[in-house]
Amino acid sequence: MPRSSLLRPSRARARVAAALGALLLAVTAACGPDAPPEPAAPYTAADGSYHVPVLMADMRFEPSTIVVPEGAHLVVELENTDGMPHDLVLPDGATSGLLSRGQKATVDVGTVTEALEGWCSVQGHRAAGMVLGISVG
Ligand SMILES: [Cu+2]
Repeated sequence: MPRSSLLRPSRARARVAAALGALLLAVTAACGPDAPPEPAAPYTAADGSYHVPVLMADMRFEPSTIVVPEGAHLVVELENTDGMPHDLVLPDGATSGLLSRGQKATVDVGTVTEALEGWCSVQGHRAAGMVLGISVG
């Protein structure tokens, strides 16, 4: 048997493996746990407060920056979609409390008149970049 025909089956197997690998990557990208989170759009509630849905995912807030209309009363609606607990703490001490995966909480930030920054108080998370910038625009 010529050497080339001995090599063919393994080449075919390699091609199938590569195709399966590409398919698996595509499926993982489409609906796996690494799919980018999509927070809902901000909205103005009946009482005039400005609500901004924010997801906790992959050790970050999404979106990581909120731009609030000047003088707006901001309410952050948090949902933790990450595999580990997170919270949101503001400079004035307001906090969501620790949220596990799937848990939600709202944090009433109050009237925003100047830029501020919230963060996750779990050890190391703030340093790792888990901060929420809030600015007036
Ligand atoms: Cu955290």
